[in-house]
Amino acid sequence: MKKYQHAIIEEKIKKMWEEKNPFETPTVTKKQEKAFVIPMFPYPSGDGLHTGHVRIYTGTDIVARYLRLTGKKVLHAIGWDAFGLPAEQAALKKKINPMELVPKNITNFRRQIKDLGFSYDFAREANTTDPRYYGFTQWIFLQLFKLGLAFKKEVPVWYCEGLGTVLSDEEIINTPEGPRSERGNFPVEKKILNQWTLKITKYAEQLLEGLNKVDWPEGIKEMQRNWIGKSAGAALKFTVAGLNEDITVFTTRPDTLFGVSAIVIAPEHALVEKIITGEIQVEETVLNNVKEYVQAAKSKQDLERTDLAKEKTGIRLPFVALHPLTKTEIPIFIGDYVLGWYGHGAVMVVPAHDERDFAFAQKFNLDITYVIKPSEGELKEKEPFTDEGIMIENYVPPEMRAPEENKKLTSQEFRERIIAYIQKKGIGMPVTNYKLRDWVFSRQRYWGEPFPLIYCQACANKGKSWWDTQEGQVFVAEHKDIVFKDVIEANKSGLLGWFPDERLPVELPKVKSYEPTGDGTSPLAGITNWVNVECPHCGGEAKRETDTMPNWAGSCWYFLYYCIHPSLRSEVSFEAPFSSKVKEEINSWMPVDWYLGGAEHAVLHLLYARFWTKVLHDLGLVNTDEPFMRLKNVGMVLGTDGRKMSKSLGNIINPDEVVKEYGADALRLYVAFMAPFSSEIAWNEKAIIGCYRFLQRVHTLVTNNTIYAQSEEEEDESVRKAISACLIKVLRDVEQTKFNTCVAYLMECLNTWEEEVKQGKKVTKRTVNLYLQALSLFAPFLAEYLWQELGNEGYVALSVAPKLSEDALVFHEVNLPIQVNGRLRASLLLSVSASEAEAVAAALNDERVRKYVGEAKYRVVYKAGKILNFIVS
Ligand code: ANZ
Ligand code: ZN
Repeated sequence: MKKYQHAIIEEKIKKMWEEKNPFETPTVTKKQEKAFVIPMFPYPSGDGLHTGHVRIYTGTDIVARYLRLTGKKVLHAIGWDAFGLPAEQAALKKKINPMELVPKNITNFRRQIKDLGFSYDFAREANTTDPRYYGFTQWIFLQLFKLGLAFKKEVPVWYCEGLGTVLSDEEIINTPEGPRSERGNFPVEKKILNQWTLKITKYAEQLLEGLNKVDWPEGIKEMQRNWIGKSAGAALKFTVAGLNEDITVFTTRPDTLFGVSAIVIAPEHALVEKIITGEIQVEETVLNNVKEYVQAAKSKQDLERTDLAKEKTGIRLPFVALHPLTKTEIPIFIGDYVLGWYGHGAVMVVPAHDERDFAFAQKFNLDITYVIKPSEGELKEKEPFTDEGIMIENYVPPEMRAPEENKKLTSQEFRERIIAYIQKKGIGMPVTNYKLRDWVFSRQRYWGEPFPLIYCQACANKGKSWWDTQEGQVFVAEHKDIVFKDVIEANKSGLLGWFPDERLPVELPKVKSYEPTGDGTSPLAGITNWVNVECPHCGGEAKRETDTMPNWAGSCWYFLYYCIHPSLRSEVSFEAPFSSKVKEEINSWMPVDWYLGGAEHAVLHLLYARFWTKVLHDLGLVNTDEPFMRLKNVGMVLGTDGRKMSKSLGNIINPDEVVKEYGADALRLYVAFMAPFSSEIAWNEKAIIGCYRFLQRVHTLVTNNTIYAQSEEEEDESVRKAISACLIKVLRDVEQTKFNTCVAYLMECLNTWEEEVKQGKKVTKRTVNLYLQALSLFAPFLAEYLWQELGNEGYVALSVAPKLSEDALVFHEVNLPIQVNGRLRASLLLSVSASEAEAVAAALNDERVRKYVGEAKYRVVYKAGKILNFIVS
């Protein structure tokens, strides 16, 4: 019997895997044979892997190994999401160029990942900062540009002085000190800047529909649905008395039209702009109030503005609107709870039926007119009734109801009728709105993918855009069904003079200073020999775009890169990188079957990647329009104190140290065992020791030569059944990501097996192999080592589990606990159908029980298959 020396075993097996490369991706011929399993790839920070990574990668590796065990051909790869602000911030802090820092970090990550024994095909790594990789990213961006899905536009954006860049809404957090950057916690403010924007809103409906075909946690789907925020309603026109102006509002409740008591327009509304510029004249004091109010609204975040709990603010304007049907005069306000970008940037205020309107009406003393009542019970005064209900008679014009409907016309029915009615009258129409906004895609930073775009002022002056060129016309003709001509038209001015640079990759130049310039331009703007180029169209002097892409770009398609065979990658021509060979490989693996990662990516990354995949699908480059078929979220790993691990709390666990002390197997087993995959866990050193001891016991047992049967006949049936059942249950539960119960089965099975060995029962090596197969998902080093010790050929990691008869799950024998006066004294393997007499006889045959029962009188409590208790008086 040898001692369990985890360090020696793991080193040996790691070397062997390294040399023999068993995890090289096999070729697939039939779709049903393949399984594509990946974790969300990491940003390779200087701190190395954290325990959260370990948990996700352990989960993905368990699944990948499980799928191999069931005979699937598996693509399991890893990569580095290495562009973006975090890397640049770290580089700035350390005063090392990110081009040098990032490869160092990657080397460290790779080393740690190898130490942990994750079964990746390392030849398929994707590094978003490698020009051979981002050449693709740029090429895909160019397709978006050519389709009309990317354009430069003046947009109000969050600008962060501290980071020297624009940030997207999603990168901003609300703090008591006002809006701040999520990264670095710097103050941010709204600025109007010229930015590349991706028209993700054109895919809103498809992004919504696609959610129905994927197997994702319901909560994540719901978050995406809310983010996309589809709502059906109507646009209604109110005229402003005395001015030649209309205000159109978007409402989901046109059935409340007769309860309107004001109009509120957003600070960003065109009418407000006209007041500020003097086109619409108002008194000096009003003008000043308006200016001040608009200025204050700018620094607020949408969430804060629309917060139900916040006191409503607003400014009354010196004109009135006319109700489109009753022609009554209605006051008009500017109010920041109305958002400029949503719907038409204006609302009709119905205090009786809307919470925010109610609060607004109270503040400004507006009429509250109930037009709907509950279908059961009474209206409650002093609160809005926001549900559907029954129309109150007076507010249904006679021509819109049948006489017998007087008392029961529902708000839903009335809504349909009034929409038809106002449409006929030409004062409104049904519309569907989405909350989803276009994706601001420019960053004024160094460390990102350069845009492969060139701007020529001369061409712009002549009114030329790329679509006027011959290539542009050919492209549009070839893609006529999917080119967004309307978007190109609407953004024409922002697209004039811009031409694709097809000489990909457009490499990020090396620079001395990569610090933000602070003047709103990227550090690339200072590198004149990079910036100044020839216009691809007229040959005149032109300039490159100097903004870079946001860090979300590279993660939008990396799973496709994994599919491309490494030998093919170096041959790719960036004129048409999706060659038929590349497409074939991508389509043999896509979609991703299992995608594991943190729930913090519920919206952004997952939405953006879905968007790009849909565009590539429409271009005929990828066969699937949903990238990730099954998504599983990992729970957080907390410190031993139950708090989030963080440097400032000093409760960070370094995986390297745990591996050194207990081995990768013990660490992996622990993270799998501690809790269901998606629940939080607090770190617990004792539990790792428990896992370590378990591995020790496995090692001791399996390397004990005396436990083996020389033939099938000599094998004990109950041991064989226990082990078979263990493997069956492990395979069954892994499929449900119930990794913790799997480990429990392995432990239970070991207990039983050890008991039986004590009784001299033997087992064949063939049966022990089944146990090693189950173990290999969780403790792959030890399992691989023992597999070889037992003289098996090949790798346990590439072995296929035999089809086992489910009979093994029906236990004929159990370990029956034997108690004496309620204290456990022994456990004996007995048939579940043993009679009381048989059980008592067997128990008294055992020295450990006899000792306590002695010659005294006793009675027994016996539950077959469960317990035998001697009560000795
Ligand atoms: C009148 C009304 C009466 C409304 C009522 C609701 C209840 P969702 O479902 O989120 O689309 N709204 C419209 N445009 C807005 C904007 N730019 N900023 C803030 N609020 C806006 O919400 C649609 C409802 O939100 C609209 O329906 C409108 O208020 C408001 F009993 O119109 B409603
Ligand atoms: Zn030109």
